[in-house]
Amino acid sequence: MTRSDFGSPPRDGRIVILTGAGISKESGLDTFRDANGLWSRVRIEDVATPEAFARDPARVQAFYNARRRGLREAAVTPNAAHRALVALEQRWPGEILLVTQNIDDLHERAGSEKLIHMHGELFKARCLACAGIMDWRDDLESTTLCPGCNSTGGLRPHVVWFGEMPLEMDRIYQALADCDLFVAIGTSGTVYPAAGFAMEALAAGAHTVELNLEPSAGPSAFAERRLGPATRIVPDFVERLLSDR
Ligand code: BJW
Repeated sequence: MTRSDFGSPPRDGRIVILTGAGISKESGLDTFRDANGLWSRVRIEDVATPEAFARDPARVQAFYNARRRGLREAAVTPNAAHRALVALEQRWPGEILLVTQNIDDLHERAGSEKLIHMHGELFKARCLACAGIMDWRDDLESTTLCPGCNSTGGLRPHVVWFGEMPLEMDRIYQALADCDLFVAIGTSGTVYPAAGFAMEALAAGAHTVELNLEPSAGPSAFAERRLGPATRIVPDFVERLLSDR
């Protein structure tokens, strides 16, 4: 495939996939900006900034403790869209990188391995005192002891809040510069830098595809768009990619 093959999927090209909260919606996890989404119930500036954590750590911990408990519920499991991306990773002969904005672990539970969590992981904690990052599945409190340095009060969710730098950006931008196909799934395109990835890929010569329930915000950098629930449109798209090989 040549990188100028717009409109037709690559047969062995390099693929970058970006996922957002929409891919986990049908697994029972709320999105942020849809009606009844998380940001309709809490204010971003109260729970998702470093200033909020400095001002009222208990409130921020309570927000993430509730979401961590929700993610541990037995009913919350990977869906057909997560599984389709695993099939693509396993059967696609070219390179694939899955970049998720989601802090849930549904991609890895489904079996994805080539995965970057650019906004962090709900089942990890980070210590502000010793900078250690550790697996964490229980509630965090201001009295929780860091197993690494024995200090209290320094453990915070290992997530990226507004004003903080998302993770592994050099690797992501390199993959975008090199990719032949960029696919965004279930993201509203309102939060940067992820919202700019389609434009980066388009400028680098990639074919760009959006798979979403509704078109994302702002001027579109997508050459192709398929609308519908992720559990239907992602398996369909993956099947087409693999059968066109
Ligand atoms: C379905 C579906 C179904 C539903 N099937 N689909 C002014 C201009 C430009 C930028 C800025 C600005 N002022 C400040 C900034 C920067 C700021 C930013 O972007 N602000 C904007 C709001 C304006 N960004 C930052 O601060 C970031 N850091 C940064 O920029 O550092 C500097 C830097 C510079 C240069 C290079 C690199 C870095 C950090 C952003 C951190 C975001 N953190 C959060 C919380 C993380 C932890 C947590 O989960 O609590 O990340 S906010 C929240 O939004 C979360 C998400 O990952 C992120 C994106 O949300 P997502 O996934 O798109 O969800 P929704 O709800 O918005 O959309 C859901 C979609 O699913 C919809 O489209 C539905 O249609 C669809 N859907 N059901 C398929 N069944």
